[in-house]
Amino acid sequence: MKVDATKVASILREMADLLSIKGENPFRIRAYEKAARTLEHLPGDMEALYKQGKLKDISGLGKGMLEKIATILNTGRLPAYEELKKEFPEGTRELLFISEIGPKTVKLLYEEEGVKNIEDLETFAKSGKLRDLPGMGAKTEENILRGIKLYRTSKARILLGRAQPLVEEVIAELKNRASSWIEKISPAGSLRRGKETIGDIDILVSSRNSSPVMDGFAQLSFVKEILAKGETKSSILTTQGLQIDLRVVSPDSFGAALQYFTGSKSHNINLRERAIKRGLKINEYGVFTREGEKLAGKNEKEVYASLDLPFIPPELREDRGEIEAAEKGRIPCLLREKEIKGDLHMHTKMSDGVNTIEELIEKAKSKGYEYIAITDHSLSLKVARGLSIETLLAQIKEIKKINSHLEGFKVLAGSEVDIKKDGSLDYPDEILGKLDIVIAAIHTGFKQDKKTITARVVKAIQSPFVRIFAHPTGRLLGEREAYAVDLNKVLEVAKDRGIWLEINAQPQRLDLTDIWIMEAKKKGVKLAINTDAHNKEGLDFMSLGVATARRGWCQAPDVVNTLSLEEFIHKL
Ligand code: DGT
Ligand code: CA
Ligand code: CA
Repeated sequence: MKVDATKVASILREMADLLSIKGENPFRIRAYEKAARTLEHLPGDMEALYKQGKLKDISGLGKGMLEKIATILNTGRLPAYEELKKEFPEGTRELLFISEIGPKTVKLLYEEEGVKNIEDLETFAKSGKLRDLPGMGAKTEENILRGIKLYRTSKARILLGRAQPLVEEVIAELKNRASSWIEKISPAGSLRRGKETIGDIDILVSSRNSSPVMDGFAQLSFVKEILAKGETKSSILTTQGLQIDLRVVSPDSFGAALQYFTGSKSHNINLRERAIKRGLKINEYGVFTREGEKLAGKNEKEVYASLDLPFIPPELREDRGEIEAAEKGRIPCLLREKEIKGDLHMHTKMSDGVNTIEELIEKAKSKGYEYIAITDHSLSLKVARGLSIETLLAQIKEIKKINSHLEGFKVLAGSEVDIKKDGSLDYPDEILGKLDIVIAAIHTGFKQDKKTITARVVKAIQSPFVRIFAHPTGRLLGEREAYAVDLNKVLEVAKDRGIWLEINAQPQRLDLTDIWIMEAKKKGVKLAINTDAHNKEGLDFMSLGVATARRGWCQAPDVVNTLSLEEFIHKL
C-alpha cells in the first residue's frame, strides 16, 4: 500500500478525535493534531524525507510521533490506531462535526444511548430524548437537528472566487439597509485570509446599536433561512445554500474581534499562548492585564502591538511560522495587486476563448498593465481548438501589426504548448523559436505514475524555448487531484534552467498552491501570476492569484510580472 502524507495525517487526525471522545489527556490530543497539521502542510514527498532521515528535522513532530509515522510507513498500519478504532464504531467521530456536540456528549450518547452515527443522532433528537441529557434542552435539541441538516448541505466548501463577489454584494446591501448604524464592516474568517475554498462566510460589523444591523441582515435578499438571530451573532443560510455568520461588536472591540474571527484557529491559539506567557488575556473583546485593564482592542495593529508584535497580514495567519517571523521583524512586505504590470497567459477566440486580441488589450490597459501575452492552445489539443501552425503564424503576424500601433504597451506572441505524453512539445522547435514566450502545460495523461509524469515535465522544461510551466499540479478544486508529479524535482530543474512557475489564478485552479509557492520561493524559483483568461472579464481573476501568492509569502521581486515592460523584455 502506498502511504502519503495526507493519509498519515488523516490517521493522526482521526486518532486525535477518538482520543478526545475517550476523554484522554488534552496534551496528548494536541500532539496528534499538531502532527497531523504538520503533515498536511508538508511540502514534498514524505516518504523520501523519511528515507533521507530528514523528517525529524521538521518542527511539529516529536520523537514518539516520528516512531508512529515510521510504523505506518513501514507496515502500512498503526496498531494503536486499530485498537482505538475497535472502541468506537465507524460513524461516531463524524458526530463531532455537528455544532453543539463535543467529545463528552459523543461519549455519553454512544455509551448510554447507543447513538453510533449522524443518522442515529437525528432519530434520537427527533424522538425528543436528546433534550433530557445533561446540559441539553429543547433549544439545543433543535439546534442540533439544524446542525445535522447544515452539515449535510455544507459538506462541500465553496471557491474563494465565488465567495468574494458574494460577500461584496452582501456588504453593499447590508450597508444600504443599516448604513447609519454601521461604523466599520469587514469580512473575517478564511475569506479574509484569502483561502482557496471557504467553509462559511464571516462578516464583522462595529456598531453602537446592534439590533438594526441584525434586522437588516435578516432581511437581506439572499436569505433562504435564518439559522440564528441574536444581539451579537446571527447566521443565515443563503439561497445558494451558503452560511453567513454576522457578528456585531462595539467600536472599541472591533480590532480584537476582527483578529479573533479572522483566525486561523491555530494562529489564534498561538497568539493566546503568547498572551498567557506575558501574563495577559486575549479574547474577542480585547487584550487585558490580569487585573482586567484593557490594553488594546480598537484595531488589529494595537492588538498585535500589545503582544510586542508588528501587524501580521491575514493571509499569513496559518500557523506557518508567522509569529516567529513577526517576533524577529521578518514579516515580508507582501505583494500587492497594483504591483502587477502584465498577464502572461490568456486565450482568444482563435482557440477556446471568446474575445479578440484588441478586446483583451483594452481590458488589460484598463487594469493599468503594460504588457500581455496571447497564449492560445497548441496543435494537437483539438478539444480546445488548438492552433494549426498556419494559424499560429498568422496570429504572430497580426500581433506584430497590432504592436506597431501601440505605445507604452506590448503584446507578446505566445502559446500554451501542450506537453505530450512523452514530454515532447506540441510544435516543432523552428515554430517555438518564432514566439516571444512559450508556456508549457499538461492537458492529457493526468494519471501517469510519478516517475513517468515527472520525467515528462522535466523533459519539457529542459527545452530552451520554454519560459513558464503552467498550472504545475493540475488540480481542479472539488474535481480533480493533483498529478503525481514530483514538484521538488521540477523546482530543482526550474531553478537550474531559470524557468518560471505559474500561479494560475483561475478560481478552480489556484495552482501553484500556497505551500508550494513558499517552497518555490525558498528554492529561488521565480513565479508568474497569470489568469489563463478565456474572456476579458477573466483578467480580473488576478486578485485571486495575488491572494494565493500572498499566502505563499510572496513579495513583488518573487513575481516576474511585477517587472515593468522595459525590465521584463530583457528577461525573455
Ligand atoms: P472556514 O469557514 O471553514 O473556511 O474557516 P474559518 O477559518 O473561517 O473558520 P470559522 O468560520 O469556523 O471561524 C472563523 C474564525 O473564528 C476562525 O478562523 C478562528 C475563530 N474561531 C472559531 N472557533 C474558534 C475557537 O474555538 N478558538 C479560537 N481561538 N478561535 C476560533
Ligand atoms: Ca468561515
Ligand atoms: Ca463561521
